[in-house]
Amino acid sequence: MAKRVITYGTFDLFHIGHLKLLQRIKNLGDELIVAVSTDEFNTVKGKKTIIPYEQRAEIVRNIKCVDKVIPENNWEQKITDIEKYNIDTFAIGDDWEGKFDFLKEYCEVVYLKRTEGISSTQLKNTLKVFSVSKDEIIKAFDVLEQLKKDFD
Ligand code: C2G
Repeated sequence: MAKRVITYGTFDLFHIGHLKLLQRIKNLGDELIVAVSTDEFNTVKGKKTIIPYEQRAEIVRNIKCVDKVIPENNWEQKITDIEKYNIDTFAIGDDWEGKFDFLKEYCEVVYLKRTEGISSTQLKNTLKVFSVSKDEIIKAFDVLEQLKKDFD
């Protein structure tokens, strides 16, 4: 009987941290189902995303180790999903350590170490640098010029 694992997430600006997590979760079983948070649910989570749900879901759907993608619409669907898809293991990054222990009644619960040094938030902040306008850069140089004069 194929061992089924499930995980949940936003997966915005898909990056190596997401990929390594999904690969490690897949190694816990035979089939991996990923519930991707919808745009509406991300609002509930207080998470601003750059990439819309359809595209985030399509990217995750095409990751080699992913067998099925379903929408994550709310916090409450996990138990129903575990029963509906005959899930053996729920797994998620350890930034959620302990938060889903209530699922232990229904399946194995595993928290996996996050990949350090990368996150969608960091990527967004890095991208912000590129959106600095020409005027802001000129203004910054003018301030630097003035500071140089003051110190000379
Ligand atoms: N992750 C990781 N390493 C990173 C960044 C993220 O292992 N550097 C993991 C997270 O721990 C999570 C998954 O990748 O397990 C998806 O991360 P997010 O898209 O940030 O998902 P999140 O907002 O935590 O949603 O119901 C659960 C929530 O939907 C989880």
